Amino acid sequence: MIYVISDIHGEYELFCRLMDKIKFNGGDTLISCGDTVDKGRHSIKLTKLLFSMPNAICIMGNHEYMFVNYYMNIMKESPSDFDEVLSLLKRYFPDDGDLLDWETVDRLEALPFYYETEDFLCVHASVLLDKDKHFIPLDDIPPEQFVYPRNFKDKNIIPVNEKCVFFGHTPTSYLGGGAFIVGYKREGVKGDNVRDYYKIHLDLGTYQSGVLGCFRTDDCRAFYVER
Ligand SMILES: [Mn+2]
Repeated sequence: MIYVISDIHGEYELFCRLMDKIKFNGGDTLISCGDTVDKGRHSIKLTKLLFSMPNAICIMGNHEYMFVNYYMNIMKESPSDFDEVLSLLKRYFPDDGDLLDWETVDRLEALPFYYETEDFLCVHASVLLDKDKHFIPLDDIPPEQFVYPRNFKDKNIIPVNEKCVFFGHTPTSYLGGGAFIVGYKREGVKGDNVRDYYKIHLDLGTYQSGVLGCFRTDDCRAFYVER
């Protein structure tokens, strides 16, 4: 089974409970659409857990991107003293930055900005569309455009490609409902196939709402745990 999740934001315990609930195992795949760090208290513990899972795929969110930019700026100034650099990086995460190591820093820096299969595309915030609402070639999109724009959540932004787009970044509650995953279905379809959806909005604002959820692409079911 394939599960997609986004914006876990340091909520390590909720994440573990969700994995227990779906009985996540070695035959499954988890795709995390970014923003595992900041807000919650266990940014690095959570990130290291995800990085240790051979069947988890992580992509870049704006919070990882901001950290990587902070790291790049430090490296411009004092690249020779690596112990000093690491201690500065640890301080970036006030709650559990002491768990940060170079392996994790290197993995964060190398996170991809998107992940795609034949059926769907995962990004953190947005994918740029041309005037016909098709994706512009992914490799032509500047990195910032994958992690920052908030307009992709608007219901009138509908990509017309065959692939479904998974994204997070802005809590779904901003749309006026509660903390649940919002799928935008194509017309005249049942909604039990991931290609039945234009896009699926995953950010549940977990840090504030206390709700974490993931979406199973095999049968289009959502699963939730609550604090
Ligand atoms: Mn974000």
